[in-house]
Amino acid sequence: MSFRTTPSVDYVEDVSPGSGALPPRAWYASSDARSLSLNGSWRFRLSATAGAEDDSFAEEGYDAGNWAEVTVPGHWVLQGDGAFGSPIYTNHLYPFPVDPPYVPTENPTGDHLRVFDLPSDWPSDGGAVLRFDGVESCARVWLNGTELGEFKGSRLAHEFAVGELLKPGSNVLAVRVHQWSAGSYLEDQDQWWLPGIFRDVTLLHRPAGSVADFFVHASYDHTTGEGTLRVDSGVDGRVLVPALDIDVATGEPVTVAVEPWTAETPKLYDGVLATDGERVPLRIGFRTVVLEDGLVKVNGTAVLFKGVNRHEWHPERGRALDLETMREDVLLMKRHNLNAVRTSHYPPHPAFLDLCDEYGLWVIDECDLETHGFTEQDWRDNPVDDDRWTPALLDRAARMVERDKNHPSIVFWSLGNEAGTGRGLTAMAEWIHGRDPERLVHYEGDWNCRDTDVYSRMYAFHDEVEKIGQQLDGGTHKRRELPFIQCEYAHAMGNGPGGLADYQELFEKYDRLQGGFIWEWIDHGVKHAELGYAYGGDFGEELHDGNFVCDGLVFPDRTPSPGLIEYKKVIEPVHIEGDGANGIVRITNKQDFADLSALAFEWSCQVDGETVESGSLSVPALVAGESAEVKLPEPPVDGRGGERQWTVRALLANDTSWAAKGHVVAWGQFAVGARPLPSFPATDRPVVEEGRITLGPAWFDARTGALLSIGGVEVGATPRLDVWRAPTDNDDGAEWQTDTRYGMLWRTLGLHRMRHRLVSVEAGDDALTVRTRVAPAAREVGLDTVYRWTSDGERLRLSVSVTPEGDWTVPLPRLGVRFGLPEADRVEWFGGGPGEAYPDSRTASMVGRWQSTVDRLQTPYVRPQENGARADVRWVELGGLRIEGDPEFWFTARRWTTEQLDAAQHRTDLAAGDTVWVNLDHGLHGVGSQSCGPGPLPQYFLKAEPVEFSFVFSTTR
Ligand code: IPT
Repeated sequence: MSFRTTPSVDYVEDVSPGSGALPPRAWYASSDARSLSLNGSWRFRLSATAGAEDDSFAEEGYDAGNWAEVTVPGHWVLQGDGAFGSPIYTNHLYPFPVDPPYVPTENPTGDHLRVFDLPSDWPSDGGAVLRFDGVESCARVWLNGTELGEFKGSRLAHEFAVGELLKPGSNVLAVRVHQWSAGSYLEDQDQWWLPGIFRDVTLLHRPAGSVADFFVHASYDHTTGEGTLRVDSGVDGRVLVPALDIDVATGEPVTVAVEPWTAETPKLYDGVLATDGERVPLRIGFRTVVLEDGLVKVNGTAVLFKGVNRHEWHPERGRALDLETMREDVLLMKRHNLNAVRTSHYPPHPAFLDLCDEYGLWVIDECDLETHGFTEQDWRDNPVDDDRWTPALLDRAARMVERDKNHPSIVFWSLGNEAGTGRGLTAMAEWIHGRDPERLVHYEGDWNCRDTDVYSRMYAFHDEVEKIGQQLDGGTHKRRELPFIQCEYAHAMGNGPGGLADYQELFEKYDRLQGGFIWEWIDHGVKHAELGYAYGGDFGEELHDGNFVCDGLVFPDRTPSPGLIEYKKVIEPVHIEGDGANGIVRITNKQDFADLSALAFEWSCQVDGETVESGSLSVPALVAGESAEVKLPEPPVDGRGGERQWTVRALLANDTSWAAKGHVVAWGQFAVGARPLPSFPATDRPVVEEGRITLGPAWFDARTGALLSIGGVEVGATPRLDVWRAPTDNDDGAEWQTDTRYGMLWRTLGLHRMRHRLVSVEAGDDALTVRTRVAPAAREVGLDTVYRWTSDGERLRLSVSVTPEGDWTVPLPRLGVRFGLPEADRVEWFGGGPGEAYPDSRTASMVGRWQSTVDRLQTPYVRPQENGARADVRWVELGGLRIEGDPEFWFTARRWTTEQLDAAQHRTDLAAGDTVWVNLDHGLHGVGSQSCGPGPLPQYFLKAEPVEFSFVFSTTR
């Protein structure tokens, strides 16, 4: 065999999908045909350009002894401690000149070499196939010195026939991977650019007469309760489903009574496809997906999607996920009441789809296609509207559909994401509709819905969504007939998203609105020794989009963020509302299919947040959509006149595959009566002596009116008005937003540098009154602020009254007081918890008695920002103080100041000081999701208007 010394690299910039690979087919694991995983340690050599090295490394006998090593599956830029380059993060900008189909000469190229022994008992009959499940972005492959071909389509499987080339004993597999290729123009998803062989490499024996490809058609007729199964196969065989007594030939339909598959009831029947050559296990789910009456219906019922966009991500391994990580995603989704996933923006590892079938999640399987960067040139030269690229687009569509067609969980095929419009997309849709008329086609980029079966949008604001629900949105004739989903909404970047409950209300109100998919599942933070988690720019990229890549419902380590807890509550499958005064609870089954028999209900009654009585509640097994009213027992009498409330919970009655018996699925709380407010007779009078004022248990500085201590607890900085919060990603908003971005305006106005002017300190008969004016430099707006201190001898009450002056055109970030405590760790409170809440993200905040520590009150957003507020706090105890609110307040405590939090770029920038900073807020501005969607709705604005609020301080020591 001879090799050219300067190999041609033309294929890298060729728009074609590649050459030499086998046609796409279903992905499956045979029960008896042999396979050999080629995952593991491979020899690795990195070059700066595509053609830097000749291809002699592919030859047998080549000595790669001095090469480095990488783990396959993996991305080389995440291995070798920086020796193999770094990840690059851009949202939609191509990190190379837009010059299609050309890519830079600087094109990191990784030569991978693996010498493997063919097992001695590897069968000698039949053929063999070498399968690559994912390589970014272009690979050229040789086995034992013979070139097999080259391919693009990073997140799609490619197979090569290798039977003739395999040898007993040692075999040499060589793979050259280029980071950039013509294919990169089709893979402009908002994520890290991560080259490498990042999914499995497997050698599959293909016995004579083995299944080449097969297509399971398993429909369900909800009018008869029967399913019809037909398995089409390239090679004739028999289809066996023992539980259904099915034993038919391939291609032959059979109709029997079955339990249908739904995401709520994921019934799978185990079967076998047996040909002369092998037995293939089948997991069959019977369901029928149709577009009917302008709705997406499964088994005759319209579905409400409570979904999320999932990228594949692991903070150390990037997009090379193991099965346990995939399972963790699915379990977390199920435990948080999600019922749907959009595989943004490429087909996932096939094992993830097996898990969706098994545990029950509706899936939008999305093609590996995005050309978003062309938006910079008004979509000129967009590959999806250029016939030269159409073969590549069709290849990608076919590789997705053929690989994944046997998964009952998939209800939509999605053409891709953010690729504009064009003939190539139409060609893909036509091909998919022809190949699989039993599923629907999704694509968001064409609002006229020329090629799609659903009207899909991203980040539409609430008011527009409502119009769409009311069918007042106009649009093409075709679009008016279609149901609506938000394939992306509620951008979960940093603190937020706010406004989820308001969206859900709309989705539930209008039939046409069939739900949505939160953007997105996980923060793509890269684990980093100095920074905690790195994001865009942390690897010195010349173009990047910062922490826009950290916008998930779970943190990079998959700890649920408050956004996920909120979403779980907002989409709970059972609605529990009550009339506390009359002791009646109304339970509604909000599922689409299942009755309530899987759930047990419990009631409990709390007095001042402490559970005093509880019991089980018998609730009929309501069918989907049904409601019932159930009487609660008599509430316990509380002699002390405390605050009484009911809590009713729906729990799993038995262990399930995704959570244990007792797992809380839904809950509701309602008051028996109103909260009794703290009473406070002002009996003590302030006494002025030697520069100090004494009032009950407290000392003040007579000159400034500053509080110095209460009952021996030193107060580091007197409680004084505070309006600033470290802007969240949603406060800052995205630069392309057309509505007002208050985070920016707040800073321009100077709300982060308010000055406090002391007007007077008056020690009166029953109160110490401190008058101030709080305002930013250079502005005439201000907040007239009066602190009025009184005491009943033991306790101290602070009433703050605030009167805005001037023309306040912006809402305030927060309004309350801030002070410092020298020592505080343990925190106990009666109010909303256990986690953080903000005005438009407080659905999951449960009123009760909670305990935590100052450290655990913090929510570790990857880019530090305002976080950790607890809602509806009646009282809190920390650092030797007890603080009661009139009315309830928002409580926050942290070991750094708001200013330090604001300045921090990574978690590791935050260092605990010796003061615990406490904020007691009367109001907070909503959070919204303006980092890519609407800001807070008007009802969640914290308007600058006259207010008064009080706190009662006492000591606990
Ligand atoms: C939208 C993208 O589809 C998604 O991939 C992600 O980038 C998201 O935004 C923001 O995080 S596109 C945007 C222009 C609405």
